[in-house]
Amino acid sequence: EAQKSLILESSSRFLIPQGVKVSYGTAGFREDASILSSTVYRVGILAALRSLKTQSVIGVMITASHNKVSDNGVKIADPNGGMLSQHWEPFADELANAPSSQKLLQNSDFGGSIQVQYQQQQNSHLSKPISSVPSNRRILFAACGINHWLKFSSTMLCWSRPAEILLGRDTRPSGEALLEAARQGVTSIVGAVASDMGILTTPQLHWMVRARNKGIKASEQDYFEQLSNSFRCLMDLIPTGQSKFDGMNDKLVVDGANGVGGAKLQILHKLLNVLDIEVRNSSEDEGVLNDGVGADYVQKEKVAPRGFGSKDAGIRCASLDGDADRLVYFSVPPESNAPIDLVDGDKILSLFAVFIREQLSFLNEKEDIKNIHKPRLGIVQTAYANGASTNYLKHLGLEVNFTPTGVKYLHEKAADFDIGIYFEANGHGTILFSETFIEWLEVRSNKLSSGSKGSEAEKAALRLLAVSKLINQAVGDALSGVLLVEVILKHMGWSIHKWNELYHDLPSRQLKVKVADRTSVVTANAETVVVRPPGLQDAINTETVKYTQGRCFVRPSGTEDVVRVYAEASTQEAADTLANCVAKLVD
Ligand code: 16G
Ligand code: ZN
Repeated sequence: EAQKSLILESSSRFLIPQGVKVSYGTAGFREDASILSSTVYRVGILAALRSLKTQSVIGVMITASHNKVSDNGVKIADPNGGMLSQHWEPFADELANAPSSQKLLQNSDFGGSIQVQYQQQQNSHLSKPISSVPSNRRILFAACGINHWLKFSSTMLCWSRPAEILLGRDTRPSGEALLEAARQGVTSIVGAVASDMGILTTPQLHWMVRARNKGIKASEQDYFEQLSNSFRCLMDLIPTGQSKFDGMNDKLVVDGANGVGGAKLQILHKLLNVLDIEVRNSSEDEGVLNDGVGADYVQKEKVAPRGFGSKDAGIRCASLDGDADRLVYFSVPPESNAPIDLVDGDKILSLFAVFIREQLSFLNEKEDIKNIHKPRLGIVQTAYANGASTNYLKHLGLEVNFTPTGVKYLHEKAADFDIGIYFEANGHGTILFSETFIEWLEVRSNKLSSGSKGSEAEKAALRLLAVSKLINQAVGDALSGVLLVEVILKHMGWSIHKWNELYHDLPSRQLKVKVADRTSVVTANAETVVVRPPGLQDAINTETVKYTQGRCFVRPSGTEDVVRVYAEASTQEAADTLANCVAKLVD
């Protein structure tokens, strides 16, 4: 009864606007902020249920990343800090779209259908349900006018701890009210606790959820300390003679997209006190969020963000997106109007791969590792990775895997390895370390700190351990990404130019085609082959073979109502022509 009236009361404040249908896509729900409050409220409910089901802390992040400032969005972070489990996405859709009429509320018969009743346990502040529900019984949300049943097994209701949700938001003006909607959704489940973690980057919130569930310290300060400590550790392990940067300019200038990342980077910067970093576009005072600024803009348009120009020629520059989970580097040419040199996610991946591979080779020189454990390094890319990057990585002798677009797929694949490095060309990516490999490294580095001399192998183990703490294990994180790039460049003694010369990108072109129904295009093999409509792939093949180093694929977007076309070839003109021809085939 308490549950019933709680949901009843709070849901009436968040009625679904007429004619709005939302869908939990690759990046959660994302819409114009003005229509989102009922969606965010319901995501709060779902997050609380997810927390009960998993008996873990769950995160809710309110952000629309690189989208325009009037948009907003919401996504759920699972217990391990990753994306919401895919098999719960349909629940999110159903719950968010279930009608909410007051009439329905009154007519609903929810007698006994929500069997969430609590009793105070002896000697415990925790509540426990009195009755257990038959297996696979559906919990009726009629109580909140949400005409919906969610499937839960009886085990879900046999929890011993109440739901606990961490809420975070980016700097969007609509964020505060939406966070309140999420909070009300969470607390409409009896016993559920919502903690407002304030304005955060998306990766910070994911990091906190992961840390909480691992039982380690999880405040924002802890995040900053972990990043800065592991960064310092890597700096201390730079081979002597290399620590001075070879280029004239050791300065890094970062475009913060007028979002949350700039201010957070300033905090890290102060804590570090060793890097020369200037942050531009770091708040609303300097301009509009994502408007002519940010990693998405720089990577897609291949131009310098607002506030950068030929005065910055030769300087190492980087750009974050609006919620700081993407990172690209670039340098500005001396002549205005010349294109920038873009150092995208593929090249960040390559830099990381070179460094990790070097450390593993130091380790592998030792006999004992050969006998005990040969760590497996795996690379994960999507079809958008420039073909030149894939060739480069394969030439290094690395195993390269492909998944469909979307962080959840890349992350899942990367977790198969002792060290899995994944990046999308757009700048989202990270490095995952397996638990067993980390334990092995810890044993090794303890030996070192307890007095042994510090062979190359032992230093390599310490470096890898520091990387595993610096780089976000939950999701791609532009802040930890910047720090890792900076320290690796120093380790190698490389300028951005030297880095950019690892390989030369093949010219490419991306187009989007508006179609009546994007779901009519179905792909396979990590989106590289069209299986429906029949005949389309053959037609694409016939076009593609006409071009030297030609490669082309089409896929339905997960975030926009379009089909995307990607083409690559030996010249820009050829890539453009190929993309245009294939776009016509799709139309
Ligand atoms: C989302 C994805 C991103 C992907 C992009 C593709 C997450 C957290 N984000 O932003 O990884 O690159 O969608 O968009 O998974 P598209 O499907 O419209 O091309
Ligand atoms: Zn983002």
